[in-house]
Amino acid sequence: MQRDLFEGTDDGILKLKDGAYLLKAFALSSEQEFMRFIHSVSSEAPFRHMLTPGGREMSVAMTNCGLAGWITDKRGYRYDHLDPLSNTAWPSMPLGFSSLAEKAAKKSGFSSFTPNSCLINRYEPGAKMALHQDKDEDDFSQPIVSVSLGLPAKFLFGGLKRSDKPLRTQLAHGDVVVWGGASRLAYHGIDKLKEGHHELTGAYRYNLTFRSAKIIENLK
Ligand code: MD6
Ligand code: FE
Repeated sequence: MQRDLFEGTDDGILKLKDGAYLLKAFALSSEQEFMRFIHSVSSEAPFRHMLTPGGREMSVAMTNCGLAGWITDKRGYRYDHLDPLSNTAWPSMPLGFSSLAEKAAKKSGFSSFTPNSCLINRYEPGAKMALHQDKDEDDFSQPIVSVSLGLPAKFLFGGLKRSDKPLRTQLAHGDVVVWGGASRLAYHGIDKLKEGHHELTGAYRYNLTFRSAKIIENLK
């Protein structure tokens, strides 16, 4: 069941494309909790620049929390319930955050979102994310909920083919993007981050993506 929304509705939801919604400032009132949480996760599972399967270091630094964490190295892209740096479980996901993600999903018409994984991205000026699809999850009927904090970034949101011309929109501190349905496998990326200073995050942009990774049956 998905809501039919018009671009620019005044309840703070903007429809980007079918299945993809931008909830302006939806996470703003939880900014302090998010920052405390990012610092506590990264003190256990530090931000690191992972290697792509092709052997290139990503410009975005990453860590995870929840039952499963998204990782990449020369063996490929995948989810794992262990942090390869420590060989221990990822820090757990606080209930408050999964419930914020569930509320954002519900507001966008996805009523049964149950995230068990959260990838945390840290961008410094110059870092970018090339166009990609999020397709390492098992269940594409579940959306992804993405929370942006700190410096603003230009979000590229394309179609189901890499060559589809992307729509460009700014993601600001506190903005939440929910996407699923017809857009679940859309190509997307982040333009090179511009220099700046944010009172809460300093010289960084953070992005948290809540996912349902369903790796429970793969536990070693
Ligand atoms: C970012 N976001 O905003 C990168 N993926 O830094 C993503 O790659 C992303 O925002 C899937 C769904 C929402 C997203
Ligand atoms: Fe993505």
